[in-house]
Amino acid sequence: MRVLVTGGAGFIGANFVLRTLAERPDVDLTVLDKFTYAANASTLDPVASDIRVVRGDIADASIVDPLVADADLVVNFAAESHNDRSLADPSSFVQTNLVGTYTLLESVRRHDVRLHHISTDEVYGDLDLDDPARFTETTAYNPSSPYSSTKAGSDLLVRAWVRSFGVAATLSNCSNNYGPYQHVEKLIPRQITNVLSGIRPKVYGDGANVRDWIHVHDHNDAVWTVIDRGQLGETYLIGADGEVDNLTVVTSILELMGREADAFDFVTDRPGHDRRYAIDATRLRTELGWTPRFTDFRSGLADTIDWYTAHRDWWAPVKAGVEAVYAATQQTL
Ligand code: NAD
Ligand code: TDX
Repeated sequence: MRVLVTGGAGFIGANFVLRTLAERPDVDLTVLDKFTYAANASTLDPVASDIRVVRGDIADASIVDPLVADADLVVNFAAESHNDRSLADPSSFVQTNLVGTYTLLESVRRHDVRLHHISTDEVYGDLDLDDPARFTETTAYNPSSPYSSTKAGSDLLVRAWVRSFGVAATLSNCSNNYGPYQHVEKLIPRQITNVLSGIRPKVYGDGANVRDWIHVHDHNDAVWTVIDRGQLGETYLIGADGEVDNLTVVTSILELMGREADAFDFVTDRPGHDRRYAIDATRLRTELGWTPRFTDFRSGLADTIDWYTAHRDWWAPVKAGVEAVYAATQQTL
């Protein structure tokens, strides 16, 4: 099977590439990535001779079209992915998440190639902390940020291309991922690398916000499950019952790294900050038989701490720049 992986040099896409190479020798992989600030070329270096890597934009039809024509399947991980950046400058989010997805859709339509579109639970907006509800495939879209609204728009484009043009596509919406190779701008790697750099972790607002954490390997196993067994035209939610509030995440990191649990700062809250996400993955579990394997969050966190401790070369070159951007916009409370 020839698979085109867009965004394959980013966090989840690169993990997808590495695991697929290890577990599916029948798959021939091409990565299309723009290599934005979010990509790290060194992640794919060890497998450079096993895959084809193309540097290019998913919104550029002249690059996308021949690659799609050559593929049996496109898995679209490419996106601008960080909420804080989308608040500072939404333009690249509109361009990549909307125009880029549109460009891919027109190409898979032209060449009759299967697409799997990767999306997020943030398209559903947020839940109150005490709400017993969780998101399901029928929850109404209600995104809050420029990031999540452009992801919601990209999902709606995929659904419309399925219905209007018969494009062979599936969608998955996953909760917050963690694990190796995640950019240090995101909560968990930011705080681990803060501690490793002698900087106090930073918690937005009151820290009571809840995210539904899933290990990136479980996400990617679920993506393959949907590709293998999902029904065309359908959406599957991916989550592993991992709700944890941000204060618990940060204090756990501090404890696991041998620091005092209160050695962090509260900083200015994110504007429009979603309170809680929670996924009900019953459909994926019952219809497609998927089960997550990395469900002990504290031990997954300990492994992730070990990974960032052992891979300082991977993240150190960008750490100071990320912290400088945050320092310009966030005050300690
Ligand atoms: P990331 O920011 O780490 O990686 C994104 C990759 O896409 C980068 O390699 C970047 O260079 C590439 N890219 C950006 N714009 C591009 C363009 N125009 N053309 C080609 N490549 C481009 O993101 P991630 O965390 O790996 O997320 C991957 C996907 O999963 C995204 O669609 C995101 O919305 C979705 N998702 C992420 C999470 C999460 O917790 N990180 C959860 C659910 C869904
Ligand atoms: O320094 C921080 N301190 C803090 O308290 C950072 C970077 C974040 N936070 C909070 C904000 C969120 O409540 O932690 C939570 C997680 O923040 P992010 O890592 O920025 O993730 P989030 O905004 O939840 O979005 C992530 O999950 C869904 C990904 O970035 C998205 O791409 C994905 O769709």
